[in-house]
Amino acid sequence: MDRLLVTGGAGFIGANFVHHLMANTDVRVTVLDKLTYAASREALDGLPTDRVSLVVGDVADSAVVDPLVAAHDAVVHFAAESHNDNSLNEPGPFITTNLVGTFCLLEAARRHGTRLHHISTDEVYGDLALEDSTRFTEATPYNPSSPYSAAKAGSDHLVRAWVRSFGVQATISNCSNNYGPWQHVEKFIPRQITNVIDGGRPKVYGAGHNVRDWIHVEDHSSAVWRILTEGRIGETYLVGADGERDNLDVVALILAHFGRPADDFDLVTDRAGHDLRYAIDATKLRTELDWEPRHADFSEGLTRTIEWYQQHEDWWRPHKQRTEATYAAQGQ
Ligand code: NAD
Ligand code: TDX
Repeated sequence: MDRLLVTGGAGFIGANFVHHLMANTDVRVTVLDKLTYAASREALDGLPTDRVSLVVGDVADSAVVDPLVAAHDAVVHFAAESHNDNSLNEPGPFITTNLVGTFCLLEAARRHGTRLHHISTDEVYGDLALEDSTRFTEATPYNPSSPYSAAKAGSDHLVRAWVRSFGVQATISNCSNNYGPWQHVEKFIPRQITNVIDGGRPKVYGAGHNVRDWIHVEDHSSAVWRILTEGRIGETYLVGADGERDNLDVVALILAHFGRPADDFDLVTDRAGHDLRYAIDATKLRTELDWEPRHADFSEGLTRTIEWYQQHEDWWRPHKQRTEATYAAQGQ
């Protein structure tokens, strides 16, 4: 595998994946990205120009997608509308990008026989009870709650159908909540870090008891590379690092880092349909492909992430005001 097409490679996880490839492999990468509000060209600055190039375009445009897929050995498909709150306000782009975009890539992969790895989320399985030890596995039935997770679930089903009906050489991974550098300030952890840097208070939805299973984005990248190179075609692998925390715990860690009182946050209007708990059982990935996360200590990873946001204010500052204005209009 020499030439990789990475869709959504200017977004949070895609850009971290491209950095991972530059540091750990010899592959050359073409990023296909529409450069939406969520993208940052800067995240690709400084990477070797003889190994990374950017094509600005839409994954839902087959005239763009087809020749690119034909010219590469494999595709890793990150591009998506990714934020649940946005999907509640304006679902349309989630249907176009997440469903039609995946369809265009699958059709191109079918025409050209190109290997494809589809990036998905644990949210396709719906949510788990809070007082429960059950975790998602590859056998958990799909039960998505939001327009975002429903569109991602649909995209997974398209991939499975194109594997079974047309023999497309594809794999799928469903990962838990990522954190780390280059995540947009609309998302929970960067929003609270930057609120506190600005002297404001974290904003916690509902009562704050919802649980997310956090994984460092670098561990997601290593898992994706392992599945792309060693995974069995047609298979789904769940990716997680045993990082369950409720939202109040995460906010407490952020406040403690800045020496602020533990109760220095606001409880705000809950998200409609807010999933209670996500938890991943990654046994298949760990045993079959011998994968292990490297960032096992969440508090340590969070501290490094807080430091990164302190050092990269120039990057997030231009997005902060508009993001907070949108939340304020919703009582959040
Ligand atoms: P992100 O919103 O930070 O980045 C998405 C990228 O896709 C952006 O660069 C954007 O410009 C690009 N994009 C959007 N629409 C496009 C289009 N039509 N054509 C081309 N490019 C387009 O998202 P992220 O958090 O990096 O998520 C990446 C992928 O990982 C998504 O598929 C998401 O569902 C999945 N995922 C995310 C998480 C998480 O915690 N963030 C967890 C599991 C899975
Ligand atoms: O200000 C906030 N306050 C708050 O309490 C925000 C933005 C979020 N939350 C809560 C909602 C969730 O319980 O924090 C938790 C995490 O929220 P998000 O960062 O919006 O993530 P989530 O909805 O869990 O989805 C994320 O993980 C799965 C990604 O955005 C998805 O792309 C991925 O599929």
